[in-house]
Amino acid sequence: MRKLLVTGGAGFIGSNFIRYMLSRHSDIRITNLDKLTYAGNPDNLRDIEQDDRYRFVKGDICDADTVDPLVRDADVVLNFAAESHVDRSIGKPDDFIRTDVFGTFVLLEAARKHGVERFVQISTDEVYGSIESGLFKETDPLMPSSPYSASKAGADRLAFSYYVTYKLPVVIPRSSNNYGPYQFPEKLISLFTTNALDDKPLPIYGTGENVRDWLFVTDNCEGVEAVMERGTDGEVYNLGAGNEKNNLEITRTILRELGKPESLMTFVRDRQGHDLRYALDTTKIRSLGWEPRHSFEDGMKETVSWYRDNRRWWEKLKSGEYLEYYKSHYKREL
Ligand code: NAD
Ligand code: TDX
Repeated sequence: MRKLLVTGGAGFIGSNFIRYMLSRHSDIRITNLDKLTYAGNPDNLRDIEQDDRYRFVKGDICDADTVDPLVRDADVVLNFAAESHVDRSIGKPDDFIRTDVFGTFVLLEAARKHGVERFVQISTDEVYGSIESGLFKETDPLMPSSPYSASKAGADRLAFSYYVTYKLPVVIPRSSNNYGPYQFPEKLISLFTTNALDDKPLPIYGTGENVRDWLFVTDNCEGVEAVMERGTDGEVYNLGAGNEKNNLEITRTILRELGKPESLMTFVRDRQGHDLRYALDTTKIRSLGWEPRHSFEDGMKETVSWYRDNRRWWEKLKSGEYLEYYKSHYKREL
């Protein structure tokens, strides 16, 4: 029986990963360590919280006393926990440095002390910075340009250093932008879909020509599993679907799916230091036998329908603290 410690499992990708792994493996135990920040939501895992193979621990990855016994008991650590929203990192980077860098260090130290079969450090395509043309390979230099991506780059290379220095069996997936069910309604697709459902403006930064490569979240989960099972120690794996779309195309797709008017498109002040384009060469992960299952069209249909059918999930989130953030973030712009 395999024992997994998943950190940040109450967030968007972590919760999808836990559900995905439990649906595919019977001989498995998963402990989810999550601090339940604004982005951590127990509702994301309501359907599996009674499953005997699953256990939830509320706690902070920066707290060595909490982390130590959980890592001691685990065969594999997957570190999804992070502050993950670029705009919030521009406003207040403090928690990004603390969780994304120091928290990763605490986990790595515990893994070094107790030994693990695998340490999967969830990284991101943003560590490369922006690329005008062509594709980033795993060996390209890192040029992160926001406090978020710089903190993720720090964690990514710190994990690598534990492989080089201590022979900790680290693997590092770097995925492109994920979309799908259970994404906190602050990121482009989840925010715009839920705003459109309420006939609210969709705030497009700058010209809307910035490009991202969109990967359906369960395809990413499958990729993370492939890296965990078949990746080589110390190696990085880019995970992308090759669905390069600019923000205008994404916005129009959402409006079309929902039958809402383009008059909801509202151009606002650009994000500071806004990366123009992310794009990945995925030859290496494809050599492990992985490829995305969802086309962009199917993934978007599934995503937009999910938010339409799960209004109660996101309406709860778009209140209280969220409204304070939203009002202060967009107040000069909308
Ligand atoms: P998310 O913000 O939805 O979830 C993050 C989770 O981490 C939340 O449940 C939160 O409560 C938890 N957390 C935060 N600080 C913590 C701490 N100190 N201790 C314990 N738990 C803590 O993020 P996400 O979009 O699911 O991203 C998950 C991971 O994937 C992150 O490492 C992110 O950098 C990476 N990633 C995300 C994307 C994307 O498009 N969303 C793309 C590439 C990589
Ligand atoms: O209101 C908005 N208006 C807008 O135009 C928001 C929230 C975003 N945007 C633009 C900015 C980007 O060009 O949409 C694009 C995508 O923005 P986000 O959803 O904030 O994602 P991004 O900044 O690309 O980062 C995401 O992908 C990599 C995740 O949030 C990161 O956690 C991940 O590492």
